[in-house]
Amino acid sequence: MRSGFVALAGRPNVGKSTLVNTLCGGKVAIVSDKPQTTRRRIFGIANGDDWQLVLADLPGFQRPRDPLTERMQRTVDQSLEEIEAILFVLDARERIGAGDRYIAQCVFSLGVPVVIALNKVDQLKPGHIASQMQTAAELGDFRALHPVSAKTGDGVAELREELVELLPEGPAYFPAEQTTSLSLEEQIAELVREKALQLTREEVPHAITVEVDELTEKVARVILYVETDSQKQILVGKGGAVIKEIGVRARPEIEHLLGRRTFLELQVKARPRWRRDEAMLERLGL
Ligand SMILES: Nc1nc2c(ncn2[C@@H]2O[C@H](COP(=O)(O)OP(=O)(O)OP(=O)(O)O)[C@@H](O)[C@H]2O)c(=O)[nH]1
Ligand SMILES: [Mg+2]
Repeated sequence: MRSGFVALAGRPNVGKSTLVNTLCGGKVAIVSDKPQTTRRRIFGIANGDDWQLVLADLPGFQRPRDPLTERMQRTVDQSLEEIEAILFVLDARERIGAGDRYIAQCVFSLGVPVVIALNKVDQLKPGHIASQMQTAAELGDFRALHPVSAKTGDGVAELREELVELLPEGPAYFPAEQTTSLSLEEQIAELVREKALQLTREEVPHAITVEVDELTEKVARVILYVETDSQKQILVGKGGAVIKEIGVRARPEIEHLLGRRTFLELQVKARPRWRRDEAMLERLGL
């Protein structure tokens, strides 16, 4: 049996979580078009007949601005220890630039193999992909470079094989039926947050955090926190339209996860400066 941990590194929004989901063949991490969607480490587990690949999905590298983003960057730094390899993800649609080179300096100095995934190559012209691959190749002494689309799945099977080959002999770290390290409550909170991110913009997505208050056989009671009353108004929407839509979108996925019908009760609360509240961040597992 081969097994081990591979951590994802890259700028925010390059598609790390989407790629973890595709590599695992199911939804492990939430995804959005807003940067800083992932706030903590989530293990996604991919299993084969004689291997187990544990992928550590992580926040994107960033310059900390407050205690929340400080904790996120600390999570990134700590998660790059005791792993078998790094999967360094780049966005083929963006210019590969200073942000990527900064991350490259860090990941290529860790002494473990670095595999580069040049993501989002769907709909790109072959010539453009080739020139991006050339730029990516200059970032450091990589083990392999794979152009992929996490969205369509193109190139992902080959990437998975490459990663599995880097794993040493070892035990299964998680039972075969488990695909994520998050508890049910945490998965529900993340699903609700994903829908809230879809329906908000500008500073609001960054001010949202979600907590499951109660989960019973019949009911999931979930609280969405924002920082100000005006953000609360936005998240509730006119006549409750926004929060209702969040529920409509989240409920089928939550019912699928739980395997039963569930009454989803959503409540929005303003919690000033929660991103700076260390006790709150601790409670949220951030
Ligand atoms: N076209 C295209 N879009 C993609 C692909 N992979 C991810 N995306 C989109 O890119 C955006 C960001 O995806 P995420 O997976 O949330 O990115 P991330 O790197 O985890 O972002 P953070 O958690 O914020 O650091 C989403 O809108 C995805 O749908 C891809 O292969 N092709
Ligand atoms: Mg993410």
